[in-house]
Amino acid sequence: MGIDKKRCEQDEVRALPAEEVRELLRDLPQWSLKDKAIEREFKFRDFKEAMKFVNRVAALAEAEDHHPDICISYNKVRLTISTHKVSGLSCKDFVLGARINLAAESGR
Ligand code: H2B
Repeated sequence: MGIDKKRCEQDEVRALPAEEVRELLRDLPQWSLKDKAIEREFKFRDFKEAMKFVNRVAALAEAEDHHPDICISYNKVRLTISTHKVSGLSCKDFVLGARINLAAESGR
């Protein structure tokens, strides 16, 4: 697992170079690079299921103090994550992405 939460917390938040972004994306194949962010779309049975997921993501985001942009379209949820302070990607984005993956797997 290339995403090491401990290391991420110890490091000062820094913009990751393209090479590191590529490596980390290998651990999160469900996410794709969009501009200077990572993005994943989830599809659910209906709006209610989509909102249940969004609420789990919201709790996770608060716990991590890192918050995805959330776009809800009936049964689809698109999440976009970047680090504002560095105007790009830091390892915080990948830690949150990995946690969201786990939440998506356990909640269906
Ligand atoms: N979420 C995301 N996605 N990117 C950030 O840079 C960010 C955040 N910054 N949540 C956080 C809050 C920052 O404003 C606080 C002070 O830690």
